[in-house]
Amino acid sequence: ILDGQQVPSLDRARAFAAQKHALFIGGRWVEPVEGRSFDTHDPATMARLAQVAEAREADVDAAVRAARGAMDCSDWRDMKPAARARLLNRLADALEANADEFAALETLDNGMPRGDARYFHIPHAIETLRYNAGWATKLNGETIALSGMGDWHAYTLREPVGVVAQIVPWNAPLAMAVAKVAPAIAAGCAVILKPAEETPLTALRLAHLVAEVGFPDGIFNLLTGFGEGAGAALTAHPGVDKVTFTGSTEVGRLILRAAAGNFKRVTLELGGKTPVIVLPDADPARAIQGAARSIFTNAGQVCNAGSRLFVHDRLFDEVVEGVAHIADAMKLGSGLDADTQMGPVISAAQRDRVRGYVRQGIEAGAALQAGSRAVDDGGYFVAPSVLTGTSAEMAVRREEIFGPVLCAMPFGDADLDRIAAEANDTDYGLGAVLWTNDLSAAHRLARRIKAGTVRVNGGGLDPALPFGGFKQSGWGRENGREGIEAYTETKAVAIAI
Ligand code: TXE
Repeated sequence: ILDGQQVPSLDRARAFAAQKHALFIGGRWVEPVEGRSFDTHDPATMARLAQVAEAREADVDAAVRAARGAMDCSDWRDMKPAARARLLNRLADALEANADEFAALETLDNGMPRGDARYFHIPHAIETLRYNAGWATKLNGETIALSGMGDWHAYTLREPVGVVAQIVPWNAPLAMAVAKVAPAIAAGCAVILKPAEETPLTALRLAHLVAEVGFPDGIFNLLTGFGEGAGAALTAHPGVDKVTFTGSTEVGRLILRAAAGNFKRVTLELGGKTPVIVLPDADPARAIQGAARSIFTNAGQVCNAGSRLFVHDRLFDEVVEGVAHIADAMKLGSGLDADTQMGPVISAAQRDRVRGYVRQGIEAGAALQAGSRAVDDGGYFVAPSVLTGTSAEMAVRREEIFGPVLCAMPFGDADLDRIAAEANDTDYGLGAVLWTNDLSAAHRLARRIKAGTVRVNGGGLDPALPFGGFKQSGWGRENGREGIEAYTETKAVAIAI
């Protein structure tokens, strides 16, 4: 991205950000009914970045009507699955052709290093579109052998669930939006996407591509706005059939209550407190790199960030020193600088919240092994931090911090059940990471850990791999077969012969 490409794509991104942004409803860009707008900010500089339209109840209503109309229109209802697949593939191609600009927009909006955006977030979104395009033609029902009396021919159909409200957060704005939009479209639904108020730009740019590649009007709608306004109105609207949400556990609860009115289908991807377990036989060098990557990527603003590190006594000092060294050596700065390894967190509120947890931990008796350095206060920066000497009751150990803060704990020659019990001592159950070359231990722990994803010696996110949480980390799964089936209703048809 430095080879002469950086300036034009960054310029294009800045020019796009500076445009006047409206709402995308029914295939048209429209002004919000109440005429309101709000500003977004570059988290690396706090400078004003964009002015976007603020959707409220009346706009939500218009978007729901547009989506419902499009769902009921024969253009969409009768469209062959292969044609839906082509739409998604065209969108993937358009995104790929504009990948540099999307990466620059993501960095401006969210603060992440530009390389992370360009070589992980944007390619992941492209792959997710193509993966789900493949499913559009493979959503089959089954014929059913019946056990009761009578002679029937019985089969199931998989039908689109209907109008889906999709509410996404700010930590991986485009990747999360596409993880929701792609399977919904592949299944034949109509969507209303609400990006986070902090990071609307890549979703807005995506809406332009949606229009260019020829989605039927009303199948994809975009409402920028706040949670209490646009988000809450979407989750309560009787014309919405399903809500998919990624965000905080508290808001997940609000959504469940709001959805109860008309029993909307709900998929929730909420918080996490992922354990990283380093067994005594692990390669310490790889475990150190992996543990650091797991908590410091995206400044720790990752739902399955490895925020609790359990290390066998024999390796504890070496691993903690190694991770602390990486933390203290990390180059913090604007995601636009080529040598930046960690960008800012998203907002002043998030910065204060993260720093507050570290302070609270130290006051409660924890020791800071890394993270005491001063950081630039011209942006929302937080020093990557490593704490030891925490206890299981402390807030730093129990609550999702959503920042670059790691708690490291030693364990002795305990049996695997005890290690699993410590790892499971959390309200969350999104992910777990193991570092070991002991195959039996890896399989045993993978079975005992209560989490939606267990990674051994690395491994990442893939559009084919179901992703979601046990316990208070959520409801349902995204990605994979389960991810797309969650956008369908099963209908049984029985015909007497
Ligand atoms: O999340 P919110 P916030 C966690 C993380 C973070 C904390 C707070 O711990 O520190 O949440 O972040 C929309 N009805 N995660 O306040 O509020 C909102 O507009 C409907 C973990 O930013 O949950 C945005 O689009 N929608 C997480 C989205 O919800 C509502 C990612 C997320 O915002 C709403 C983000 C309402 N009443 C934060 N209120 C993860 N699992 O990855 C807000 N929203």
